[in-house]
Amino acid sequence: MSLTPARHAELKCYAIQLRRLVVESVHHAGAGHLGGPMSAAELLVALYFAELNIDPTQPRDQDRDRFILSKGHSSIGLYAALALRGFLPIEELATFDAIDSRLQGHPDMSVLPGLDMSTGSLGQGLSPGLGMALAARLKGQGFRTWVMIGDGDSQEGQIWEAAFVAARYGLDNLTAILDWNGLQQYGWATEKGYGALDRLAAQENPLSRWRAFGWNAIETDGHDFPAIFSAFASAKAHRGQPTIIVARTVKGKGISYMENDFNWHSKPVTDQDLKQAQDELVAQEAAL
Ligand SMILES: Cc1ncc(C[n+]2csc(CCOP(=O)(O)OP(=O)(O)O)c2C)c(N)n1
Repeated sequence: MSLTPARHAELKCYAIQLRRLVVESVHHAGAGHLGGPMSAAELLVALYFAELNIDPTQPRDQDRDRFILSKGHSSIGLYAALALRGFLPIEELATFDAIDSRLQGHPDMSVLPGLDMSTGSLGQGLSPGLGMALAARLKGQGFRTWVMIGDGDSQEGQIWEAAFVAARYGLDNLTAILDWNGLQQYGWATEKGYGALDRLAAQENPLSRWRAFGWNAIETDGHDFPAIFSAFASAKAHRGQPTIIVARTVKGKGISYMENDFNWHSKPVTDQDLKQAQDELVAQEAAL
């Protein structure tokens, strides 16, 4: 995909807007996940504004591409992408996490058109993606299924059961994206104290692990649009195996005090936190 400077700037702008909507929604709700949606921002924008064959007016179209957020706790990032793309009013994000809202802390496909799977219990997103990809093959449908997993998410055994089966069926219409931000919910207890930064990563050597499971594995920079699109193109061109895109990302990316700090996995946002985040995002947008 050729990316003109104007289009590149537009996508970067969407990622900044997505981050702003995430931090504002979590501030308003008084609860929610931040680090994971921030690390996934460019990947979500690349999918929802360029890659996925979707139409906000036809959210149940049988031929649409499917997307599953296996790391469902990052729901507010997905809701912000869906809102920016026109699946729901931006103002509805103010209902995030409220009782009876369509925007629950974890995605509920039974209430929100545009969601292809309900998720939240870690490790469960790749299995339905595998089912959708198999169904597409069986029915002769050309849609592609994309599943975003996290490194903590993929500590669950069910991810690897699905990985094994997808490779066995050679599902080249299935692409997983690992948001490889290197952090889970907590640090480890070590001799340096709880949460010390010398702990083991949640997922080590993901490329070789996925290759050992029979997948085509590609590494990319998950915050760089040209690199992301190049990985998407390689995934789509590959035949005979499912592909995993191992996207190197930074947890909390874009907000200085959240970056690489697992304490910002999930935390209320104070008025002061919000102000600083908004100021930083405004400065990033002005610099585009
Ligand atoms: C089965 C299950 N166990 C525990 C949790 C609680 N939990 C929510 S998010 C999370 C960490 C997820 O880490 P990762 O997949 O790396 O997410 P990211 O860093 O991208 O936010 C945990 C343990 C859960 N949602 N489901």
